[in-house]
Amino acid sequence: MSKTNPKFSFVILPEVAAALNNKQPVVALESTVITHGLPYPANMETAVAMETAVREGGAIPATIAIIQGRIHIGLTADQIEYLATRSRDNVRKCSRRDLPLVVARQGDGATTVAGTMILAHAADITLFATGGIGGVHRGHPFDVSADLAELSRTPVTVVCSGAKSILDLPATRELLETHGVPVIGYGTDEMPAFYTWHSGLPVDLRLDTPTAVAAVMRAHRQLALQSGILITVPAPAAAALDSAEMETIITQATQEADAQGIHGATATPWLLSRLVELTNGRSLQTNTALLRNNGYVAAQIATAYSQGSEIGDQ
Ligand code: PSU
Ligand code: MN
Repeated sequence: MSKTNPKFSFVILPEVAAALNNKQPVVALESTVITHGLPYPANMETAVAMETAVREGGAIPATIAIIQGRIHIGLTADQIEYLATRSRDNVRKCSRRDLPLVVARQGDGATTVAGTMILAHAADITLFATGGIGGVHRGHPFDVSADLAELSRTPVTVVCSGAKSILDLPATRELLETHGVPVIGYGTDEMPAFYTWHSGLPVDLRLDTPTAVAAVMRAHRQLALQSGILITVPAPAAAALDSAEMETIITQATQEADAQGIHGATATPWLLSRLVELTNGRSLQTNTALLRNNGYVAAQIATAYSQGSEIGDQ
């Protein structure tokens, strides 16, 4: 199904279009994690497992990507496999600035948190699940992810496990505040640091149920705030890693990246691959476990949100 909004046209998977028309819960998923975040075949398995987790949580998954210049809201299994097996050099990692470039050149594009928020919002999808957001890079205070700017200007709720400690987490936390992004801890008082539960940074509010999160989303909508909301969910207990050990490994990886002059859009993918090597694949297990869990939690929140209202929904 093809749909045009005042800004651009996109292809919506029929199942997703039907769910949106019927006001059933839908959860958007990003595609950069498939092309640039995880190695093959874990990327494909995880993309499929995340969609399954969203269904188990009671919602319809809509993985978002650009294929040959066309924006897709919801991918088929073949399209997921296509992206998962493409060389990352042939798929552009798409934040806001990249979207027109890929569309104009009819190229393939994988959407980051920023890119996915823009396209999900255009398709009227309110909730989006992923692993971690980008932020301020350590030692590079001007290498700030476009994810933070997007969270300041696009009203989509992003369910994630915080940001990885490859980043400067205190600076990232400060910028979220500057940009007016509420940071909710789902079952936690502390913002999780992706692989580990502890960042030492407080959340703005702890909530323990999908219904409570849905109430904040409704209040946010009624206030017509144009920013996003961040829901941070700790990794499942069995998959979380030790903070001190990860800190040592991350320090090594970021020093290596600096020595090799790796920065900008290539920094995050490079660091993620290096961490998989340095942890002998354990970081990959944590990554896939928390992605699935976040898909499930987002679907539960989407369900509660679609069911209306203890604070005067309209
Ligand atoms: N953090 C992760 N895994 C990821 C990413 C971030 O733990 O796959 C991806 C997301 O798509 C995120 C992007 O939006 O990297 C941020 O990249 P940059 O720092 O270039 O904005
Ligand atoms: Mn970056």
